[in-house]
Amino acid sequence: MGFEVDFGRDIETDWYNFEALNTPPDHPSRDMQDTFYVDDKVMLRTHTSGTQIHYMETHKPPFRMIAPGHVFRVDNDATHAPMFQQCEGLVVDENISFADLKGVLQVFMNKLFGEGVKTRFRPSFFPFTEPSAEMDVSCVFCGGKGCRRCKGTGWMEIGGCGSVDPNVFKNCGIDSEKYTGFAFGFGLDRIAMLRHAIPEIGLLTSNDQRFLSQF
Ligand code: 2U9
Repeated sequence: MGFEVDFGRDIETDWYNFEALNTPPDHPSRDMQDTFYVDDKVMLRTHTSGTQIHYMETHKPPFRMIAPGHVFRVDNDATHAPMFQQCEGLVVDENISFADLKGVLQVFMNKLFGEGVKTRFRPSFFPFTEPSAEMDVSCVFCGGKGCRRCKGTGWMEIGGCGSVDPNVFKNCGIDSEKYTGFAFGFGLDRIAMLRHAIPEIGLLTSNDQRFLSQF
């Protein structure tokens, strides 16, 4: 589909991880409890989104890019690890609409989970997209009938997305009157856990041969 891959960097400054992404200094996601800080202005990235800011500084639209990589958050339980992996995407061109976003993600989910999979979008909020949505796929175990894995709903939450907030374009020197775009993000560990029914995220990095030899 014409996406270029950019891995970015694991260590970011306040500008690339938060400020340029329309996340002001008093936003809750900046809390010391969520972010591993190196010093006041330098941190381990909490999402791969800073990669897209660097990319827009060095590339002119139109473009399509994805940003996979490790991210870091102060969090540790059965479904959250202090290091996990995301894959985010960004498409910028003239006349890009929410319909383009839905079409691209539907094709993506068909490749990942099979031709029969359905998608649905629920209103949500992210500082860097407006409007924003969470995307569900029809349960990959029961096909949408409702089972234990989807808690009877027939749907599984798989990622977030939205139209790029004009403030983010302004921060990167892109003309928000001329260009529009969409962005999306997925947790890769979460997708692996869904696909392979892995009960604990820690198993993915445990180096246990009994686990690893199954793949
Ligand atoms: C720019 C503009 C917009 C990236 C996006 C999400 C929605 C999202 C989560 C999914 C699961 C992270 O791993 S997770 O917890 N991500 O919901 N990410 S829109 O939007 C961007 C990024 C960069 C410049």
